[in-house]
Amino acid sequence: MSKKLVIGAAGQLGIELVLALQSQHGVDSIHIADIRVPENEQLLKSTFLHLDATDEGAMHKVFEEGQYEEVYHLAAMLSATGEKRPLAAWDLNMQSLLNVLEAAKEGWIERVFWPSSIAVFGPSTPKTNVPQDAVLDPTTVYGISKQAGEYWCRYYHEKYGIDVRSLRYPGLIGHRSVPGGGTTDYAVEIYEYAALRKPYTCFLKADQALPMMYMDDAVRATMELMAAPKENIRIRTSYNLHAMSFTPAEVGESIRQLIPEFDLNYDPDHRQAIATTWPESIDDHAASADWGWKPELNLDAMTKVMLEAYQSRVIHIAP
Ligand code: AKB
Repeated sequence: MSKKLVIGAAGQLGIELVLALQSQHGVDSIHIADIRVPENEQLLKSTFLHLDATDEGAMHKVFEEGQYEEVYHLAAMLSATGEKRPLAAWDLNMQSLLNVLEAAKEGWIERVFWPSSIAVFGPSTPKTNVPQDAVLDPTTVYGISKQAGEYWCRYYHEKYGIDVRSLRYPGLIGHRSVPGGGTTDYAVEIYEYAALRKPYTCFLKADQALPMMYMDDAVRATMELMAAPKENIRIRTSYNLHAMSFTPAEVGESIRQLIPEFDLNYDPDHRQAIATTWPESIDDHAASADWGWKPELNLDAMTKVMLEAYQSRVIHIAP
């Protein structure tokens, strides 16, 4: 059992995680699965499995044949899209997780990674430095599915000894892949527009602070969590994870240090109502204490990396 499978490999985090796993373990040790064929040619150097994560039979066939050491199950419908298709979001986010946990129970998977999110928090959660054991009070279907998923993970660990590990990701920002359907997506788009010297209209209000993280930190956190000794993993729901907290206005200022003429406007839409319920910052001491988590990039360092990356290539931006 030395193979690793990434489900949802064509998504924002999936692409980045597969690239990192390929470079650490080699393309032959990694299998990738998605309902869409990834466009990234490097990804396709690993075996690609065309897979609908809600199809229990197809999923179990893949796991039984693959006998995976690790499965990273990333397929999900995010917060904003989930509000447009609540039942489809619930079905995808829950059924697919249960398919993976059942396969682990059968003994076909040694270790599972499943992402949770700051979307598990809500209006009754403290706004700043949210403790690990804070009240979970999600208002979106995505958040409800992540909350339920966290408890399913702990249930399978406690009842069946499944080694399932999870992180509550903040908004993730990277330049090798684009996000799809989240409330924090503006923080990627803004850099694309700035690099093209185009004005950007943000769909959140200027002073909406949210927890965010540069993608390389998120990928490193995932790999460090999965590499940690089993006995160090005290939390089997999902670990709080933090790197930085900023508002759209603060990203604008950070960009203007490098592109003084950057033009940033605001036109909050339905995603603002979701963002309002989420906290601004997270206390991640448990992750530091249990498996040594430490973020590396702050806002200005990330701005420099993001702008350099986008400016060095031709970018396609949807109208
Ligand atoms: C979203 O905005 O839905 C995601 C998340 C914070 O989980 N990026």
